[in-house]
Amino acid sequence: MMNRRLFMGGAAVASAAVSKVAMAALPEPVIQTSAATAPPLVPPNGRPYNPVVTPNGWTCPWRMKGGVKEFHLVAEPVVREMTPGVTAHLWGYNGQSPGPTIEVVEGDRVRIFVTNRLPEHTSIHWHGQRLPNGMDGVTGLNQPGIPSGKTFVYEFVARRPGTFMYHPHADEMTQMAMGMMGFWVTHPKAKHPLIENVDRDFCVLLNAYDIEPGSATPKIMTMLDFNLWSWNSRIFPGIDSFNVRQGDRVRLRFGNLTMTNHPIHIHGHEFEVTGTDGGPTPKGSRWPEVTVDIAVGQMRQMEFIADEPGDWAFHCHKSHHTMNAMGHGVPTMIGVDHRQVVRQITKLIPDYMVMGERGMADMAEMEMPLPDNTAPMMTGEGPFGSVEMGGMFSVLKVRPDQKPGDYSDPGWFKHPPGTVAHEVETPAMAPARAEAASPAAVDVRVRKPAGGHHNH
Ligand SMILES: [Cu+2]
Repeated sequence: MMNRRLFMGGAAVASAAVSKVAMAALPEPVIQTSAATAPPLVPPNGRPYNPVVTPNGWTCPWRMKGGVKEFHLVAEPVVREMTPGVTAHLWGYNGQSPGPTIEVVEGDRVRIFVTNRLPEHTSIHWHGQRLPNGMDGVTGLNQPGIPSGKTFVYEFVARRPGTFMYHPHADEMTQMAMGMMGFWVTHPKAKHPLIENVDRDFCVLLNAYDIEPGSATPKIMTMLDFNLWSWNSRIFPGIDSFNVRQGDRVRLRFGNLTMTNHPIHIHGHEFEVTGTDGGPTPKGSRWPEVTVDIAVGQMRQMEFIADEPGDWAFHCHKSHHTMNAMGHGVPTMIGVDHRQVVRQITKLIPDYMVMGERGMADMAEMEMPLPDNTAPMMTGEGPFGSVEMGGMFSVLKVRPDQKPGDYSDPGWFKHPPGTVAHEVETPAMAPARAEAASPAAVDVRVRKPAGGHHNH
């Protein structure tokens, strides 16, 4: 549940650019410790807009003070449930990683108090925003770091509509590897020629962690070999499904703060990229696609009409990014017949077992003991068995009867009779052979067209 935690401790407002108004009492920080998807935050004041939803996340409430939207972020250690049974000790904002989504309207004057409860200094960079240079948040360049226990204030006008992120620009490698990041959405103040009204609007931050099986704290020195690939610091099956009504115009906003790119792929529909980190894209630059690569530091807005009912897979297309903690050192065993060697080894080690002779799919259902606080490598129960996925994977659920504004899970799709792939009766099939590729057969195929050539 969301709660208001009394703000304790000496909060010294210490930025040089603070106005008299900002020196007044700070807004109480709102804390959210649940990893459930919070319903969209309908704006209680200020200008109206159709609010976004952050799957397994939430949107930061604000207070209006003298026509300024005031937010209070608290940088602090948090405990994040990444999927049921797996918790990570991260750093984040207001009880969570990622921090709450900040949602404002083009032209809003925004004041953000940032209190540092971390053991080292921090800062926040407002990724993609037009703002005064001294508000850009780069420690050492634009401001001193916010020391532990202190509060700084940032203030600027949200000048252009679009999709943005926030993250520290102080000991970045550590602080981002620990989960410090959040989403920012600026809605257009009036109907914009390049921004459609949508029925569903989702925000996903791509992040990645290296947490050794059985432990809970990320290894911050990891550069490439992460083992938990997450959306909003959640891994499948812990990522909520994206539930929409058939015919809805859906907008997906993705931001990438990992160390590699992620080709995001949606089944059953084509989308267009309607916006980038630079703003809405010109209509002439849009083309239909089913996968879009999102590079490090980029944001992309994808839009489509959800007109195909069903449960559609929706995931990063790097196959290692749809798996959970695993040993990448496992050798490939496909096609290796271990029966003889296993018989001999089990004489010495009775529980010995071989992995991957016929592929790795068995791993999804294997009742193998895992260290505490570790997700199975490939998992997730679907209506037909294990989904054999992990990491950056979710399901787009399109239903004719999902009510407007209702983001709750409708359960599994009920397929109309005769629309599911199924086994057919066949005469016993001979195993695949290389007959057609024998030298004689190849000779015949090569000679035939040669005789029929018209030229020469
Ligand atoms: Cu990926």
